Amino acid sequence: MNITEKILSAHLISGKLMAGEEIGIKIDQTLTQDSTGTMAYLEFEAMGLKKVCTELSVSYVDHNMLQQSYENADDHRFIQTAANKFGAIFSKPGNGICHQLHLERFARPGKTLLGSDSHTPTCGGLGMVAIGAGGMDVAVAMGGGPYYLTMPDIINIRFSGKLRPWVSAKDVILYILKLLTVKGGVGKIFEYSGEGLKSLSVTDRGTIANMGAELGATTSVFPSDERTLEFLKQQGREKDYIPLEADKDAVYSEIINIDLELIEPMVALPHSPDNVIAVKDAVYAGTAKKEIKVHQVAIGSCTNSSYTDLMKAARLLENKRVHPDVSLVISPGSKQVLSAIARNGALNIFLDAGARILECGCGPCIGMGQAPETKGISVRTFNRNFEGRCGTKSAGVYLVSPETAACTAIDGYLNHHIDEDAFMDSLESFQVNDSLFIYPSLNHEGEEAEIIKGPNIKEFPIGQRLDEDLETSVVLKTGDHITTDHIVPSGADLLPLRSNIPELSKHCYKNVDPEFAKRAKDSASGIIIGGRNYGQGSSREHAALVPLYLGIKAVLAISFARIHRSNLINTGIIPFVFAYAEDYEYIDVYDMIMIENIREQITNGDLIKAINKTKNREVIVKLELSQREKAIILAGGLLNDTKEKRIR
Ligand code: MIC
Ligand code: SF4
Repeated sequence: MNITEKILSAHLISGKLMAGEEIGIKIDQTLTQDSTGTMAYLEFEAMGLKKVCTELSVSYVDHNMLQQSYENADDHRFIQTAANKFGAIFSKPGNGICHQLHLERFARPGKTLLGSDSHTPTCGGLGMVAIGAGGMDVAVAMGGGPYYLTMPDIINIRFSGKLRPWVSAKDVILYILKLLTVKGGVGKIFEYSGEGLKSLSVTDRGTIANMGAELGATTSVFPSDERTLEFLKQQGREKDYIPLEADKDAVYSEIINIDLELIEPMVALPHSPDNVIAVKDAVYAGTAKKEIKVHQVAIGSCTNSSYTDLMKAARLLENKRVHPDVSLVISPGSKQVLSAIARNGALNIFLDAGARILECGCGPCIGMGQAPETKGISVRTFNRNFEGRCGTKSAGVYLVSPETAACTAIDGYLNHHIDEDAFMDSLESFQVNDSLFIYPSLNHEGEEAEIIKGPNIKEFPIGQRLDEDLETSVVLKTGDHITTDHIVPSGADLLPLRSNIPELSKHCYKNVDPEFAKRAKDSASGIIIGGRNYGQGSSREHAALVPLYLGIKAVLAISFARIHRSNLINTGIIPFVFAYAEDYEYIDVYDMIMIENIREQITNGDLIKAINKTKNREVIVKLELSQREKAIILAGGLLNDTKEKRIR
């Protein structure tokens, strides 16, 4: 068996480990963060669940920490009191980014982790099967229920060679994104192996696993080896170590060989993480310099905010000044990382160079401040550069390694650094201080503990049982690669509304079609037409709950991204797929779509006949759903389905 099969078979509850089959797996650990966590806990409560039944569940606050008004603080208090009541560990604001913290303090080789954030696979860097999902799936897992997924193909990426000095894990994953694109990982798990792994630390592996999400992959898995043990020792957790490797005769669907020696510094140009070229090609055309003038550099995010990442940047910034036209902002991934660089003097290197130090959290990555200037160029060590995500629609975001970011901050132009001096800075051990983790007071208050719901915590919409026929009008037609940031944007103005769906709904699709929210609300029932990879990006189930609130009954797309498709099903919105992609051309906004006997058609088959009444044309649509998912759709969402099953 390969590593993924070993872990999955030890956790298998239903189904067979055959690509394309639906499997149910036991989840050992869960994580939630604040911007998806409020919903996850409201759903946990609404499902009538009483106690967390996993080995470990952690509730982080890392996304929305601005507290410019009461909303965020209301959310934080709700999350803390809910975690306390239900039995989850609460990580206070300021402690750090969920993925960095989870890797440091809780990840364990051989275990499964489900998180309400798309970058949960980061912990795959430590030999876990770690998957991102919507809040409702995580709520079910917290309650001890299985997590269902379609068994992916397992692809083996084999590393040979060794990275050259000043080339890093970020360059490797950008290289893979160039190779495979943002849909190259859909329906796949990437399992890494090979001699080259020896030169990659756990946090390097975390960087690669983290951006597997940008490939659209279900997750990425690394072996657990001596580098894993080294990391766990640094964290005072060697007792959590078990070795884990693929059997010699393990079988994979595909093998991709990559020689690390050949990788050079890479950059993802605006506005997609797979728009990748070598930094030298971005900077030079032949020998002529193209000079990309940069206004902002940001180092941090769950991709690149580890101790080593920051130390690489510190090495380059030592005795240097940030270019006068550049604002350099640094957000350490965790309190542990921040205190380590405070203790060894690197923090002073940053301050002396002229960097701005932000709180340990997601910060600019999700548009919580540091929006670049109009038409600004921002060079970031982050994982997503979708248009407008940084808060400035006209800005261009470039994704790079910490090394390239630091060189760019000094030069004022996109640039990288290559010399033969290898960078080595590893800590024997971190000073562990878990003071910002609050353990639930299970023994005393537990059951009676009060959950505090301030005025920002509103009811969330629940779907309705599907009618016999569906008559609905097209309220939006999109192109390919629509992200959840398009559907429900984030940022400082909108993250405070994550627990307030009615308010949030006013902003749905606002950067794509400002009239959409009104049009959808005015129409009794709506359908959205999408292109390829519809709903890529984040795990936010708001991208389904908000359309549900606006009366959306179905999305008909050429293909869907995994997490969003599940979120649609869980809310009761039908994810139809065009049986013939060319039919996409013949549907327009305001067309009336009629599907007669939809319940019967769904129950009896996977091909459904729809009529475009406006165009007087038949459209055949597919429903690629398991029996379990069909039942959820017929019931009008997972919540109704769970209740129906309980009654029966
Ligand atoms: C993101 O990077 O887009 C987020 C914000 O972390 C999301 C979660 C969210 O929308 O709250 C994600 O990646 O799942
Ligand atoms: Fe936070 Fe950005 Fe990572 Fe999402 S991608 S979890 S916003 S740091």
